[in-house]
Amino acid sequence: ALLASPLRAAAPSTLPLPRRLYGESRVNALGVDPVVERERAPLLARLAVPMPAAPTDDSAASAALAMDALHRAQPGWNAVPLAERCAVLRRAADLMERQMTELVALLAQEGRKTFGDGVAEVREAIDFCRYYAEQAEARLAPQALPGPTGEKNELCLHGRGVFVCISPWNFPLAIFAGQVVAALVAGNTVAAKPAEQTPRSARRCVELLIEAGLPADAIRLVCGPGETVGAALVAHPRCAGVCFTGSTQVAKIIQRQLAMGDGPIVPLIAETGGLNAMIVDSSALPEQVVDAVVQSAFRSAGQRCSALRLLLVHEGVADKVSEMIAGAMAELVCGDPADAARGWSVDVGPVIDAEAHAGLSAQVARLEREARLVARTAMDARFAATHIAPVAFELKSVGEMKQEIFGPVLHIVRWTGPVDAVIDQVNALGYGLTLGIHTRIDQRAERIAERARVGNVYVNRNMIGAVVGVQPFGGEGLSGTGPKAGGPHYLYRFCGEQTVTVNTAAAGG
Ligand code: TXE
Repeated sequence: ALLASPLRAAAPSTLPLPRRLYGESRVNALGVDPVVERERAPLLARLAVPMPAAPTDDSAASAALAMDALHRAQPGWNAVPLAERCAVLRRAADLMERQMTELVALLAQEGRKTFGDGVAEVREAIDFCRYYAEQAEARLAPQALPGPTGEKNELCLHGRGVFVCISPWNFPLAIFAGQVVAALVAGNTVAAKPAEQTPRSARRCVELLIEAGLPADAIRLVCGPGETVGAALVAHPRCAGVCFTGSTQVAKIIQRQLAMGDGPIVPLIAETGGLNAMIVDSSALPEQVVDAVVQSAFRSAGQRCSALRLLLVHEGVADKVSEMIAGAMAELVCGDPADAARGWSVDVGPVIDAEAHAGLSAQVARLEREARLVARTAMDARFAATHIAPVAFELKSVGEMKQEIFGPVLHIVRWTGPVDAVIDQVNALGYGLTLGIHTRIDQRAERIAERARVGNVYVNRNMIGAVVGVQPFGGEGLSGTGPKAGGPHYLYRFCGEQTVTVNTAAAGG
């Protein structure tokens, strides 16, 4: 149970955790999340109860009606004082904290998450609410600007209108909540379109926001297929901005659709996938590398956009590192996180659905033909139809990497010669989300970080950290537009700006 081990579950980050955001501290002295420990029995009890029915799908026509209603409601919500909008987010965070067990169970049932991943996700959703409330107070209030005598200048920020928020299934609560509360606190009303696989988690989030005091007409949950319902929201002339997290391919479809529509020119905030690399030089510590590789490539069954896909290991340490990775992969436990007896030691749960399983199986079969198998985690045959066993292949060159594989599949490529050439190969892939560096030479780490065109760089640790307010997350190139979620510049993209210049002398004041 390598990944499920409590000690390893706490990312070995040397960065301070933003404890003030959490109320109660995230981990105890041993690194065990107190919620996971305390809630074990209630969680298992909840899993025995079937999930509620999913919300019914909307049609393109009902999506359009929702946009019209949200457009009518927006001025009212925008006029609610900023302090009250922030208070709604804080109350929603408190409610999520109180409903932790229920939410983790729902994430396990609907999102197929291990409990450890579920708890981390609920905490991230809570952090988004508290962080954006804090940021909105600090950044969105009217700001006096300098000007000549006899003139008053003020910069005011306001909601743009109806924001369309489209989210993926792999963080059905945290990404959904992060998008939606950022748009809301800035004064927008929101059409929220969750992934087809995870509408219940989204519905629960909306219910909690309304319970926290959000006017029910400020948000609409719009469910259904992306190609019809999502597209109808984006194409609607009242769409004042789109916040999208998902695949690069769909981000480009949305970008084209926004460009072609009759509506106004609106912003697209896109966070998409990655072909994330880790560069290991000959000075790196193999034990540290292996721990980071296993965490980064196989946690959440590799279904994280930040996950490691491509390990670039220096020839001098390649054999040793590969051998140690194979050893660590042999210790991973594939299984059912909801198994009452053994669920707590499961490292790798099922992938999201049958379609994802079929796609990943085909990609693995191709690699079996074209690449050298380095290691594969042993898995009980009864999981063959639902799980993908963690697997590592060695490729001859980076050029053989074509597209993101959204599962527990690691590619290894050896390198020698100047490290600059390796970085250039990574940059040439065109994505730019996360990059890991393992070296004991500080200047080399700095050089790689400086030359690499990626959004998040992690040195001598794993690559799965995206701590709200500490490690703001997001990429560039094929990985997205920025600004970073959970960072200080995020809220501005949801705002319109207005300067008001008053001739104070003429006004007689
Ligand atoms: O994506 P899809 P998925 C990425 C990850 C992976 C993908 C997996 O790298 O590539 O997300 O999520 C809707 N018009 N990230 O399979 O298919 C669809 O209904 C409007 C990156 O869900 O792109 C769903 O709600 N909407 C990441 C959403 O788009 C459309 C974090 C995403 O679907 C549409 C998590 C259309 N034409 C995952 N077609 C990060 N960078 O932070 C589909 N949709």
